[in-house]
Amino acid sequence: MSSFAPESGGQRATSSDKYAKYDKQDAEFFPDIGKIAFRSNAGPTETLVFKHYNPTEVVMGRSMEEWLRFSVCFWHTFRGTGADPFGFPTLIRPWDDGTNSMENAKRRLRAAFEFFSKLGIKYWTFHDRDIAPERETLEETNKDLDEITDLALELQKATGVKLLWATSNLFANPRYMNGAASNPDAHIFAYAGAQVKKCLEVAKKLGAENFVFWGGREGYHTLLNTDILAEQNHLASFFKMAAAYKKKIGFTGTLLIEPKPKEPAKHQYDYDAMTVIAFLKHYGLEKEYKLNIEPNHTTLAGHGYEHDIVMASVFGMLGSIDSNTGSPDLGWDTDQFPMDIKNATLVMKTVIEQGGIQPGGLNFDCKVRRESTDLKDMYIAHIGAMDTFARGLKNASKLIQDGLLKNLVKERYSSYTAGIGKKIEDGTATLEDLEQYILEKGNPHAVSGQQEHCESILNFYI
Ligand code: XUL
Ligand code: CO
Repeated sequence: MSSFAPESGGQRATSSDKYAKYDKQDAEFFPDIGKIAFRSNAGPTETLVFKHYNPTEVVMGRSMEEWLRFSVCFWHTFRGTGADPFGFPTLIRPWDDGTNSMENAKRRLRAAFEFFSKLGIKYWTFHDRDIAPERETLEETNKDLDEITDLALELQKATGVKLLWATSNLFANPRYMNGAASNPDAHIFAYAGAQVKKCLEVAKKLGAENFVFWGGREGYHTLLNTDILAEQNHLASFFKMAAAYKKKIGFTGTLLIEPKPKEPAKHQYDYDAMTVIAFLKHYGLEKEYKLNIEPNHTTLAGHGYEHDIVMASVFGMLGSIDSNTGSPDLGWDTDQFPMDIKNATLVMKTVIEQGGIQPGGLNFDCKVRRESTDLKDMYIAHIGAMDTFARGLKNASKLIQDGLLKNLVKERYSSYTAGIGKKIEDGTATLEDLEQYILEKGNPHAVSGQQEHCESILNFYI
């Protein structure tokens, strides 16, 4: 997420008539759009239909819905305004009067649940401050959060939509400008802790299956004023407190850390998957936390699209995915809807290989472009991305079942299954053994890595 606008659209006046119709219990927010259907023979311009995502279709023993576990994020889709550093909001939603009122917050929530239901998406995600306004004191803020989450609970029950994860916004309020848990001021650390305490309680109340920490301001802008070690020690203490409180209140969701190398901080401590895994192991937290990987963050860290998903997965640390994409030709966090079938295939290959992403999911941490101003663009964006991942799932299942790449990799490492290779693998070989082996066998021969052959195999399945 890069544009976060807790209070936006200030130039629009609250006209009671205009918005009051949306306060009614039976108000419809998207009257022109019905439940999105699956029709495999739909034509190319029919972008309000699923052509590939058929929730009940079984792929490798599980339904598409179970493999993909799609989720809508509240912040971009119901709080995004299209404002950017150069221009005012462009995404004017007819129910949103731009104020900080509870009525407005409730309208947004009702609109969101209608949206989830029409799309057939079974999960949602939010930051505490997306769904309820921040007030002058923590007590007042928590009171409003309680009232809004009562409504959220009601809407969850009525629609069957569940909470994939909740998170605390520890980056937008000016108090967090120097960080939250890594802030040089213990008073701010305490505020962040109090906020997370409440958000964990809310997550439990709404039955969240996970809880995310993304530290946009946990990092530095200059090393000249920063005690790097103290800040990381404090961050670790914060994560320990959260894990302890989770257990104390009996919240059973998985705790997840979401890596990102930069933006808004110049350097974020949770740079990429391997940095976070090393941090967790260093502080003995690797049993308490897993990772939420967002590919747009991975590419910002200078890696390939699926790199962090694969790295987290092989170490048993992939908990969930913020399914989006950037524009590598731009180089910042554009949070676009994932529409690239090859990327989706590679992600789903890892998800299938690790036996699924549950209790995580594929959360669309994505925003429509500020030029995509129609209400139907919200649907088209999600439908396009869901179809992309349905195709990725089908492609990956064929690729895995045919086993060509798997066999190729197996063959490539086969020298480790016997003799000296087996001893290396078992950890029993010594440097003397290796010398003896070379003296006996002589020089090794070049073996092709066959990259282009592998790429051609992959293309066959796309
Ligand atoms: C920021 C980002 C966040 C996290 C949750 O780039 O991705 O929206 O997903 O705070
Ligand atoms: Co994200």
